[in-house]
Amino acid sequence: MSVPLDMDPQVAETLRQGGPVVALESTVIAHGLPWPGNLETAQAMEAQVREAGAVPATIGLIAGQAIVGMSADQIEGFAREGGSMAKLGSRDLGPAMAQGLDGATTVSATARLAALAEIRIFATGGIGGAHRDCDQTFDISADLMELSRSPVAVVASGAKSILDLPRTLEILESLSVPVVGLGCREFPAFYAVGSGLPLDHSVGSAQDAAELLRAHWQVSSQGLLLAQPVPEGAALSGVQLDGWIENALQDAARENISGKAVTSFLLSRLHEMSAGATLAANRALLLSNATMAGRIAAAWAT
Ligand code: PSU
Ligand code: MN
Repeated sequence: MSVPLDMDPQVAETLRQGGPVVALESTVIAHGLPWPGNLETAQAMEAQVREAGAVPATIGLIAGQAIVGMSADQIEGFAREGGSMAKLGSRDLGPAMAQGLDGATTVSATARLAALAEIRIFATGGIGGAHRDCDQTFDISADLMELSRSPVAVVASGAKSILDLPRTLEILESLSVPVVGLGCREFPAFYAVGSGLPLDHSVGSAQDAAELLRAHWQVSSQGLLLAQPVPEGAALSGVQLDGWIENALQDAARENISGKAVTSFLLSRLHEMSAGATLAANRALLLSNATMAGRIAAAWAT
């Protein structure tokens, strides 16, 4: 079975030569960040990947085609359309392709398409995980299950602070997905540097991360989470965040927000309540994760 991927020529040629490519998701552009900063951040992430010596491949679905390496115009289209775009998890790919739809790909869908394209390194902000009320709602992101299936290393600042981080780590353990600190020994908490939750494994450099990936894929065909904290200068304090998150969760409950809409609702409430502080932290961690993924991809390719 051949997979119908619409691959950018530079991405295809780099992959053919065994060169470094970094996958980037499109849901963070359409749903995670507001216009026009979302466009600027998407462009800056691609620039960071290039500066680190790798080729960026932003992934999304256009007219039912899985695009691996979206053009500048395509990225701008997703950024402008924003929250009105479909948000596609990996289970949505087949149905959306069959119906010729457009859609922004989440971590789960992006990891699946990256794996099909044989891209091994993927950068984003924070993966989805177990929501704080998941014992009631069963709302656990498909990102976690997909990492247990697709052999892709996701460089992220842990899982988003709005989630239940201890439960998220427990589920990743059950799914046999390694969580490796990049220059840290605690699970990062997205906008905040640390969560107090210890990690079993940590590496100090992109080179060491690439060697760890090589060893992992000798014994496993699953994905990994490579967790890098938000840069110190842009980090927020956990105490300050807790109050905002509590308020945002109450707003979501009052407005009966559920399912796919929860994550982007909470992120945008936090951006409002913090007067842009969470947005600045989000941008900073996205860029530093793009840089680190570019370095790891470069080390992996050589
Ligand atoms: N990282 C960010 N902002 C985001 C996301 C990740 O910094 O908006 C997106 C990713 O696409 C992730 C999704 O897969 O949020 C998780 O959504 P859910 O909780 O509905 O599975
Ligand atoms: Mn969900």
